Formats: sequence, C-alpha cells, structure tokens
Amino acid sequence: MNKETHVLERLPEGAAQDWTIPQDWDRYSQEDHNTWDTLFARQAKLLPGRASESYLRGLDVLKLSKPGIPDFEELSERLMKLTGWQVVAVPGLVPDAVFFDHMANRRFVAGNFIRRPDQLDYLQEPDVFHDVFGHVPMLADPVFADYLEAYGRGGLRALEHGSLKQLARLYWYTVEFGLVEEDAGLRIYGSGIVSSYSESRFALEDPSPNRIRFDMKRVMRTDYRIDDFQQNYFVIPGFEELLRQTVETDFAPLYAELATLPDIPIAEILPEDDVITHGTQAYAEAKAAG
Ligand code: HBI
Ligand code: FE
Repeated sequence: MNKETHVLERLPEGAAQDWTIPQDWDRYSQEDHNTWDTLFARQAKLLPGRASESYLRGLDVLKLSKPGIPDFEELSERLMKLTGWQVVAVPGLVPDAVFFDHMANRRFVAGNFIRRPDQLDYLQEPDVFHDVFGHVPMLADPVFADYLEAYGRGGLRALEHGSLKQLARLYWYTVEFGLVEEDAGLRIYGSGIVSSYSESRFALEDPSPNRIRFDMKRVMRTDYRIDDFQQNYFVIPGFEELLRQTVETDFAPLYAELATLPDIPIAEILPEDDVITHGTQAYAEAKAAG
C-alpha cells in the first residue's frame, strides 16, 4: 500500500483510455483462488465484534464469502443495485486525476492481481484482496457510498488547488485506516485495517497508538506512515457525520487556512484533541530502537 512510489506514468498497453483493463477472471490459477480463500477465512474469523456493522453487512449482502476471487462483473451487478457503484480493474496505481475521476462517477478501481502465497501479510501495492475485501463492502452502505463519491469530486478540486497532500490525509485516516464509534463500542472500517490480520487487532486493542475523535482540519494537518501500523487512529461518530462534514465543508478557504498552519507530527497530541486513548507509542518506539 505504499502509494508514494509506484504510480503508473503512462497508459499501459491493452488499457482503455480511462486506464481500465479487463479483469480476465479466467486467468486466475487455483493457487490464486486459494490465496483469496486463505486470506478470507483468516479475516472472517477476526472481524465479527471488531468491524463496523456496515462493513459486516456489506460482506454479507455482496456474497464475498463465496469461494475464490470475486468476478468483478457479478460483484458490480450486486453493488449497482444497492448503491449504484461498480468495481473496475486497473493495472496498478493509476494517476491521481484518473483515480478521482472514477470515484466521482461511482466506479471503484481495483487491482486485478493477487499477492503470492509468501506475501500473505505484507505487500506494497494494493492487490485484489486489499481492494475488494478491504474497500468494497463499505460501498454497499448508502451513506459511505455517497461519501466516497464526494471524496472523488473533492480530489479533482484539490488537484486544482495544489492541496492533494491535505486531502489525501483525509482518505488515509478515514477510508484506509478509520475507526467508528458504534453503540457496541469502537469498530474498524478502514480498508487497510479490515484486510490486515495483525492491524485489525492492533488498531482496536493495542495500548500503543493514539485514538482521537475525528476533526476534519486536524486530520488534514496530520502526517501518516505508510510502512507500518499507524500511530494515530481517528474515530468518527458515524458515517452520516463524515458525509455531512465532507459535503458541507467549503474546501477552498480550508486549504488556504491549512497552508498557514504547520503539519502535525505523527504521534503528537494537541491540547484541543478529544482523546479516547492516549497511546503509549511503545510499539513504534521499540521499532525505532531496532
Ligand atoms: N490508484 N489503483 C489505485 N488505487 C489507489 O488507491 C490509488 C491510485 N492512484 C492514486 C491514489 N490512490 C492516491 O494517490 C490518492 O489517494 C491520493
Ligand atoms: Fe486502499
């Protein structure tokens, strides 16, 4: 999931003008399907009681437990009926403008390859397990579906303002690594967490990371790491509130204001933060000490 590096620069041969490619479902080997099934079984056991109700409902209504790598056409048909979204295949990390344009039109781009059996726990580029298992269930939630479309439109505007860095942090701390406070307690919904065997427990249960109530401006100032577990998780009160703030925020003045404010170092807690867990940062410090 290292997004800073391997973004494709030129339209690959065989890709359409919108950078999509056929999923080519028939080309997956039995080993590929087995990898999906292994990853699926591992996560399915961990997620009840940890993942958001919306996420678990999406997994169920989209029938993602069916064995083997999902066929995007079949998946899109189900998703289209629920929220009007589709899943399209791309050959890797596509340019930002392409990524946002698909999103603004309710098309979620997904890698069509799957990690090798010796890479079950870590890989740099988003594969079909991260993209489909991690992201797509949330798109069956009508409110989250609207949020991601609004984000896509916001991304296109951020490109014009040169404020992509700030907006990308919003994506990171919600879509990829977000937590939500539900009646039953804290739950995970970020794709990078729900698709990770170790981070799905770390994000909720480990004393190391900070867990801070979501504030749009604060999040947009906060650095993040792409190489290891997060040191901060931001907690939304619900998806309605996330959508409301995203739609109601006038981003042009916000970007202008952000340009005058310093970035917030990764693990720093501010006096005005609404803190749920003041993390020990023991995990990150042990890693840094080698
Ligand atoms: N392309 N396929 C793909 N998947 C991503 O998550 C992605 C991308 N291109 C750009 C991008 N993400 C990020 O740079 C934006 O979130 C800012
Ligand atoms: Fe992702």
